[in-house]
Amino acid sequence: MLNFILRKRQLGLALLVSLLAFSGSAETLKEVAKKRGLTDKDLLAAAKTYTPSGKKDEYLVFSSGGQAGQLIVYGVPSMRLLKYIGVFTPEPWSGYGYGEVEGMHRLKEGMIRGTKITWGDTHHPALSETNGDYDGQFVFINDKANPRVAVIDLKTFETVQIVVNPIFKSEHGSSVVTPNTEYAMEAAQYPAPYSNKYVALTQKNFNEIYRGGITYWKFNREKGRLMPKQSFTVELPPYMQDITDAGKLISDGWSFTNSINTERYIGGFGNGNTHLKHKLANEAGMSAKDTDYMHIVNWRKAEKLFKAGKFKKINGHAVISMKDMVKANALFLLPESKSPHGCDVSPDGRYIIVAGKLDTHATVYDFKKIKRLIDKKDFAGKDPYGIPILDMQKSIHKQVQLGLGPLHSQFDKEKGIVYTSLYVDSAVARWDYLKGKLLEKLPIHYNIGHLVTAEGDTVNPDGKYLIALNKLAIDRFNQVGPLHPQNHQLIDIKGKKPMSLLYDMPLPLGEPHYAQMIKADKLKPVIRYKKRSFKNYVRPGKERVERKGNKVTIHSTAIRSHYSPEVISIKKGDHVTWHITNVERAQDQTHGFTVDTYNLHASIEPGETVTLKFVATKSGVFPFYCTEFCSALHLEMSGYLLVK
Ligand code: RUQ
Ligand code: CUA
Repeated sequence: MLNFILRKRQLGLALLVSLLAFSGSAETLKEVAKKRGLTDKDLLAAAKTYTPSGKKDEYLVFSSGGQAGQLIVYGVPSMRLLKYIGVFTPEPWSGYGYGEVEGMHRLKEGMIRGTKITWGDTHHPALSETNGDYDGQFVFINDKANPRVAVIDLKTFETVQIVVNPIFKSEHGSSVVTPNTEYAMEAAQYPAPYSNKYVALTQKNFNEIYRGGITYWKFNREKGRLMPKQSFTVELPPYMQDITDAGKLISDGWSFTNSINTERYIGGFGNGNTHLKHKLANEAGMSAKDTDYMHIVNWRKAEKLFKAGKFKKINGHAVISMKDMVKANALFLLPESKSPHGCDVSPDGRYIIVAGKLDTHATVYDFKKIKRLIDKKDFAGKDPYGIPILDMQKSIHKQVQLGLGPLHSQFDKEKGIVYTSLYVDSAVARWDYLKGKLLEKLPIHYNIGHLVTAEGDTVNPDGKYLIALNKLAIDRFNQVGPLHPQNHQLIDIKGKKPMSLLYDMPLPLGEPHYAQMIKADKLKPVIRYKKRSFKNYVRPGKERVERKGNKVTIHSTAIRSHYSPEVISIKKGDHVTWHITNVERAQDQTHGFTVDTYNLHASIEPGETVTLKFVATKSGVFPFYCTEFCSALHLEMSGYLLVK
């Protein structure tokens, strides 16, 4: 093994030899490996992932934070965690969600019908794209539980917007962007009435009033915001829409969305049924048929209908009816094997790979064949809502037996090569979707859900690395009670050699579903804020406290190692607005801020102005201080808020 490293690094040899010569007591690689029980394979994996101090990663992963409602950023191949970005959940370190922080506090925007929601079930991050390639500008992420989509600006790695879906009651196939980020897509999951009214759960109501759908959120790149008024929803039957992908290149302008429960099975919990009397549970009733449907939407045509005013407003939001979509030749169904899950469009946009959770096959659909059927109006039938159904056999390129529980697919640099997660098998399958041939399977630990390859969703995947996002960790880490960390397993997929497992990374923050991996050099984050971009920027020397009736506005600055002003006297009941500008220029010179016992916290990065608002409900003496260890005199960076 020593040989391997030396062969690889001629320079290393000289260094190692001199090290050994000069320190008789230094351990050798061989000794360490022996002591720790490491094999040659382990050492090779270590050499492929170990990232020496000061060296940076080639890729960054944006991972969903699962139920933590955050976004997790880490590097590849080191698997070093870099950041948790607060999205749907308060994030205390960055001050996200505490007080009202200028340009940052988004949780209020994400309120639904008066409820402030402080968590989210994040599933699928989607990096913004230009011509089908990640451009490193924005990332979107969805909340399945409380149907919402958030925008994170990658200049600052901060959440800049949360939009609430006005008509869905849950969602799942989201966020997915179209190749030039024209739209961020959000597909519903559990059908429900679009209105917020009570509608009894009967089969008739379910069929006629409960609905699915896909919302196309218009994105304005200059503003860096989704534009609710320019966004619309395509009405869909009460099938449970699921994973969605956008067409690209030859399929650009189209989107593909799986569904489950096209049986429209509503379970036995309504109308006097009890679970005891009830024989057929949801899981059986929802997978009674042999096939479900892929929804094929021509979103460019939907956009035309929207612009032509062909929509109904529901809860103030534009909804294009199925009828109008069918009339415009813009909506189709395509049978898929039972309970399909992943739905992934190939880099050239021609093939759509669908894996059926309850089937051992993955199905490769050919968009050219689909398009021909659509153009010739060669339909196999209609569903109860009048949507044309395409013939499955006539649309298929190949069906390949991969193993048990195939879910999601990600693409390789090499043409035709794809990786599919096998949930039940606990394995990754490498296969050729053009030739329809299984090439190799690698066991993982355990029960893989999504997987991600480097730039694996783009028109131009890099391959190289694959991460298995596993659902169970079981025995992989030290035991920490019955709730285990998640396990992200890094796999080397470079070249034509067998796949090899490199690293296990525990993630102790919610269950990530999907992640995307982008070349690190595409990201161009700012180092400091432009002070003047904040309207409440406080100029040094202009610090002051202003009072109008019971409204007190404090204009403060922060610099190593003091706040100005340092002593502030107000009265109980005052409404306080506190602007603080960090006037530092130096990289990473962040100051924190809290007023003790008022549940306030801010992180003020160089150049930033934050605004905290609160009512002084308690009288007394309240120290405030900087919560970041910013200098040797950090403890002295403090003051008093005196409330009379
Ligand atoms: S899907 S359960 Cu991404 Cu496999 Cu949400
Ligand atoms: Cu500023 Cu500590």
